[in-house]
Amino acid sequence: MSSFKGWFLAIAFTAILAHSSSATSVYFDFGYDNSTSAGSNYNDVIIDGAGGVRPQPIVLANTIDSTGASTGIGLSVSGFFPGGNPNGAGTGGTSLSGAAAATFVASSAVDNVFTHVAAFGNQATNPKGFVVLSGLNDSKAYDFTIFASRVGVGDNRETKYTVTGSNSAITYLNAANNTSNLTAVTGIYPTAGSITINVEKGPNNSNGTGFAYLGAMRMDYAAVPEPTTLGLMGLSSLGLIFRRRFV
Ligand SMILES: [Ca+2]
Ligand SMILES: [Ca+2]
Repeated sequence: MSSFKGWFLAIAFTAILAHSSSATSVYFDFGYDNSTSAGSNYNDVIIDGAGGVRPQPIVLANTIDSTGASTGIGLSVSGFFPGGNPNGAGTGGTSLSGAAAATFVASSAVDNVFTHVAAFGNQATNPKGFVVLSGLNDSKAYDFTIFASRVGVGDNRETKYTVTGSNSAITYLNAANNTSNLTAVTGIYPTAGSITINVEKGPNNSNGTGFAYLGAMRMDYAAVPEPTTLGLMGLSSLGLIFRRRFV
């Protein structure tokens, strides 16, 4: 690569990073009502606890972002077992660590909502859970970072997350004894203002009941720069290159 191209790419990348710094983040804590995260500007999706089992879908009409500001983005959660799992990272002598600790608060990582393929409790099956986001902007790309954890187990509890808008992506995370790993998909565009996340057992999951988990999620998005702004950024970058090389 010529140095000219190298400089151009470096400056363009810097411009993208600068732009990304203005991204909005929306956090979700899926699980119990005894470890809520609203105090950290999360959106709690509580499926059971002291208040009893909540009927699904669980609907949040207007979520908040990480500053506590209303987003106008709605959430509907359905299809999961009607009860949470409180046995995530932070229980059983474990603690949240690494990338997961850097991204999510402990109260969001310790509990989950979950699906199961075989019969469990009083449920024959709940093989697929759905998280539906609404009120999104079809011209914006949305990124998703996901955590799930079930400690104290000896099998594989890989979970498959399929994120679908006008495009789609699939990612996987083994929740078994996970205290640090995240998974993510990026660049999903809504269709008719909506993106759906399906949660189900992954192909490497060896659990006899086929448990799959969703513990915490962050959604990131940024304003789309106007074409004129992009053009100015490009011209500015070129100007910088010429000053660097020829002055
Ligand atoms: Ca929680
Ligand atoms: Ca949680």
